Amino acid sequence: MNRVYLGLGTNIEPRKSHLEKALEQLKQNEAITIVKQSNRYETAPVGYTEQADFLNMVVEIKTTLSPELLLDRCQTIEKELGRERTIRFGPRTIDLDILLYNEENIKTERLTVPHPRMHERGFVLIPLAEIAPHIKIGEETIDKLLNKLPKQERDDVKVWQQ
Ligand code: PH2
Ligand code: MG
Ligand code: MG
Repeated sequence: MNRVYLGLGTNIEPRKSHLEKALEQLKQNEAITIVKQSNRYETAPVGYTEQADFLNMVVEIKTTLSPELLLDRCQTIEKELGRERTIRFGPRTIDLDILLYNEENIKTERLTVPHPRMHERGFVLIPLAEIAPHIKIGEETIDKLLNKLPKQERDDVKVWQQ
């Protein structure tokens, strides 16, 4: 059984419903069990900033799927929820990213794990630290990575309760 952390993000309304539908679809797959899920966080957009705020969360799953098959599954869910790929880093109904897959380092044409930008993203590190505070990403503990994050970026990530 493989332990995987997935990052979810959406900034097109209805955001809450997009998260719920994505979780529902993950649960419906018999090869996937959701073990833990973080709070939802409202987060300022990173990268391409001329877009609406996101809801982000992280879930821990157990799965028998290989990384490639899990990626296929995630991309199918993105498609079913109406994701259109236009602007890189731009608005999306749902984004499902494989953050960590066991402790494996994976680099194929389609997939890089650990997710290459997770180390510097408050919208990933903060929800991940909530459900997996003792985890290491490569050599670094998540606490250390969080401490390196500029205060502004930590302040841009707030628990969302609605
Ligand atoms: N995803 C991106 C680019 N920027 N910003 C926030 N706040 N949340 C995201 O999920 C996000 C982003 C590309 O995947
Ligand atoms: Mg992403
Ligand atoms: Mg993605």
